Amino acid sequence: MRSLLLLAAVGLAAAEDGLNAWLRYARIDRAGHCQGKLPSTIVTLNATEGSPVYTAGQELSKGFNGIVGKKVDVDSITTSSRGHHSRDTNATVGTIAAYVDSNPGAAARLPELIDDGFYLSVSHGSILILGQNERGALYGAFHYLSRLAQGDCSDFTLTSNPGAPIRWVNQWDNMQDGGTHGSVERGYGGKSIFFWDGKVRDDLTRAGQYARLLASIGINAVVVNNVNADPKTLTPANMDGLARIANAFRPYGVQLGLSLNFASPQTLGGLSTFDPLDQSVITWWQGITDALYQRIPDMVGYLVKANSEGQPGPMTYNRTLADGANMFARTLKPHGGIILFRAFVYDHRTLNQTLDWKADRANAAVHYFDGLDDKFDDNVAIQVKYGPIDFQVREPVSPLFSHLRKTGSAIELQISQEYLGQQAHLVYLAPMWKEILDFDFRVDGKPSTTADIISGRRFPRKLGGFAGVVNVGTNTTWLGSHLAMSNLYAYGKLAWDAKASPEGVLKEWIRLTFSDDHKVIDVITKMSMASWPAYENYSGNLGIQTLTDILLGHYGPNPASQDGNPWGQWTRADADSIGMDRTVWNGTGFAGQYPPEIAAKYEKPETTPDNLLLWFHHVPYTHKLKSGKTVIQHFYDAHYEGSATAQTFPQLWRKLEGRPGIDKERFEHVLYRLVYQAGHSLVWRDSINMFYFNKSSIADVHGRVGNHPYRIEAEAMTLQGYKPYQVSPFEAASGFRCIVTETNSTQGTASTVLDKVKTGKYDVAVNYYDMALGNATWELYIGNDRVGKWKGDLEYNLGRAPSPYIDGQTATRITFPGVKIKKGSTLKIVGTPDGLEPAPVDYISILPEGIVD
Ligand code: GCW
Repeated sequence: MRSLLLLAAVGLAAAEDGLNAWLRYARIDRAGHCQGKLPSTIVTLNATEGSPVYTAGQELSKGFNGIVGKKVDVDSITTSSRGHHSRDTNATVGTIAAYVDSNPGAAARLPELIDDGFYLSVSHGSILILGQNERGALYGAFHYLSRLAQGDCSDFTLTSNPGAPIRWVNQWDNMQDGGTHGSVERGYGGKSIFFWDGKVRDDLTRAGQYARLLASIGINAVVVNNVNADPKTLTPANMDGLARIANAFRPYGVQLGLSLNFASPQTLGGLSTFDPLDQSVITWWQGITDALYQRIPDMVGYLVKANSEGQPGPMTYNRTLADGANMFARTLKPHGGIILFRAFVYDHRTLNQTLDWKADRANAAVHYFDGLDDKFDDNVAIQVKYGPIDFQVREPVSPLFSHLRKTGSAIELQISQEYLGQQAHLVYLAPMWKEILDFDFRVDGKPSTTADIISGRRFPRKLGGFAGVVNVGTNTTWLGSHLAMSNLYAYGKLAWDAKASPEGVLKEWIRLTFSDDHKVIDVITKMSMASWPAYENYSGNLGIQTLTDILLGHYGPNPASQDGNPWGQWTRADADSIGMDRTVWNGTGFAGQYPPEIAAKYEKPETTPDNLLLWFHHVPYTHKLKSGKTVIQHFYDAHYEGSATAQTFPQLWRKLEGRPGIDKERFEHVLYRLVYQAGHSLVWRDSINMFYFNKSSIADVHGRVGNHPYRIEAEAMTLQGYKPYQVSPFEAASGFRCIVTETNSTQGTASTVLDKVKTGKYDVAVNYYDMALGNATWELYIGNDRVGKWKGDLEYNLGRAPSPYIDGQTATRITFPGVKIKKGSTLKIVGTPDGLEPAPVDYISILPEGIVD
């Protein structure tokens, strides 16, 4: 029996696979205390099975049972049975209208709610949860449960209204696996939960579970397919499938939205044109829209990416973007639908860096939307990425927000960390989003924050809000990493209330996801709050952009990839100077796209914040920052600082082993990633520093860059079956070279005598490359003792974009702590290639305690 119980306990712990994310309803310490404060019945008002109010009742019952261990039944009543239940002994949940219907006298006591808003009143064991609509009632129930799950069962009253009506997420899911981006474009959490093999999946359990998570943070719609849309999404069979997804969402009040491919009338419909002003095209789209609404009467509407990155659009026919957007808007209007039209419009083929100093991709959005502000129908909102380029680690806020005064706008944020570590690096993004939302454009010299513009408070507009690119997948952790889920949680919370504090929201998430153990809260808060500054420090600083490889996976360092191509993410770094001159007086003129006060600030280096200096100005490496450092020295120092912070993450996390809520599975899962991140941050540090040292020939005043006293370069060891290999880009290898096995099928050995190492204990780090071409094996020996053996299997364990190259994406480090070494012993690496992975090794570091090199 004992062992059975033990097994059950183990089984419980093993269930922490992330699927329930922050909705675990785990038993709280104060369960006993709270039990007496819970009602004995849950009453749902006018709930039909599958409606959000019905779901609210089920969630409350499930939550009470899980969180405090009290079984409470749900009693569904119709308000015609007036007065049947008095609220005093119940948890009552329903719409405000239904409640007033059965309690007419209550109307005067209840607050004003807007769409999706809720009112909560908890007093002496009775709970009243009212939504302005059904969805609002469900939000109220989730809010109440969140407090309870954090151990708070005290009385309170709360009225909560959303800050903006549009609180959507976008999934960049493809209909097919394969292609350039697989199942989910820029998704690092597995395959699409919606589509498979060109069709909607038969089993949509995960779609329902996703909607549950989203509803609990106030998200009201999901655009289910990639903005690079496949016209075949609109075949009758697929429309039937989409209706099934909408059915899975509906109990949670989540509406379905769809991305459209502008050329569909031609490619799918067989028309000779897709000109948005052509009557046959308009009729075709009306037919599609009607067919969709027939199947999905509550469809939220469309999302359209047009004339961008090779996608078709209205400009193909010399029509304006407004002509394109309005065509869809008019087909949606009779059904109450809306369209989000993306501002991410630019041509990645014609920008010429060499010939045109004034060419600038950042100018595109304002340029293309110029003169259109009063041309959009009232069910159109413009979806604008937060920065003018593309989800970089630091960008100025897109000036387009200040140009759209009559047209609603929604800010596009990215939860999927495309340029920000792809969930293999911990980067908590809410502090960055907060800075963006709080940015003041000073339109007409008046306070005009991004948050106030998109919410419709600054310019009176009906539509506006948030769109977050999430890209969850079939992985049970959703995003491929437990800790990355704080970003999704915070996104929902900020979309509901842009004034929410990133740290406060984070702590809530930690309590719900792990536990309210103070150490757990302290450690995860500390790491998370340090993570964006650290990532910025060890990737791209001073507004130069993230410096990932932009031609491949957008993941590892490759600064050279930014320049010399028409993608327009240029740095214009040469031997003497660096940065984009975006001034009006001498540059691309981008600074002039902001309202005058802000434009004036960005026009001059002296008044531009240091962290955006290279975004707006082309300056010598020796230019002095406000901090007194030169640009180049700042680069060096920041990279050392950022990667040093990342080294602390695994140490901090290890302190949580065995703490409440830290089960073995999640402990190991998180540790694996943090150790990896610590190693990869060094790859970043050294690559970026070497690259700019090489360009500028200016030495690091502290003598660190290019000087690694604890390293043994693999190419300098005695090689048998291994040969030196010139790495490209050069900066992705210490000393520019690594070693690879001579053939794909024979082992290689690299050895060296440690005659300069004093006898003692060391951390031994091996930097190697784990390509997605096979599972090579490495073994490390000191003398005859095997210190470790590992496989090149990162591509199976991390969801980040796989790379087949020996480069900054695949460079990684493994560390063996506390290895005893005798002076004069032999260190040996044995590499066994597998497939096309030739067991590459870059260097070995023998590190005395406290040193990281
Ligand atoms: O940054 C780019 C991404 C593309 C994406 C595009 C967009 C869906 O690399 O993968 O395409 O942005 O936002 O449309």
